[in-house]
Amino acid sequence: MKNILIASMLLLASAAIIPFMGNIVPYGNARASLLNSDYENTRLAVDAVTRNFTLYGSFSAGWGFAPASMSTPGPTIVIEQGDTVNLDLVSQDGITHRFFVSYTNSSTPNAGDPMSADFTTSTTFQFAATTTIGTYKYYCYYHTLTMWGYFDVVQTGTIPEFQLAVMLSLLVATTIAAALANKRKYQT
Ligand SMILES: [Cu+2]
Repeated sequence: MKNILIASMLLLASAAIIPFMGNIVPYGNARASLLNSDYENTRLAVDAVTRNFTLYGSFSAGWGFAPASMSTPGPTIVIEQGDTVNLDLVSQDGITHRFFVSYTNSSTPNAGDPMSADFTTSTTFQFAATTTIGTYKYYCYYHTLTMWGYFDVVQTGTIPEFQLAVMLSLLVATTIAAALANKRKYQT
């Protein structure tokens, strides 16, 4: 009975910790204003995170998250509204490329479209993504036919940031509970 009590307390404790785990941005004020009418705005401001992607590019093969998986269209980049996108761009064929996102889904960049510098080996490019939900396209400025892919901006809170943390803490709690139950079984 005592062990079951301890196990339940552990489960409760881990459940209480979960909301505080993994959050990169300070969370205090946002929690206090959870009931505010501008809840969504608060979430947007607080939950914008930096997402890192490495994109390999080749004129003939397209874009890929790995050199072996370059394709046309390339991999879909999924981010949440207003996230900071941090790109490592690698030219896999030694040809000069230039990455841009078209918010008008046009193969030529417009004012306000994020665009990297030219890169023939590699470069990094960081930008704050639009807060307008939508499916856009990214391109190589020089090779728009082969080097493009989708750039999905989804609602804040859609991407399960803390799934791993949740699963790990549940796993730990379950393991402890099972161990306690097992120990109890062999006590006479
Ligand atoms: Cu290119």
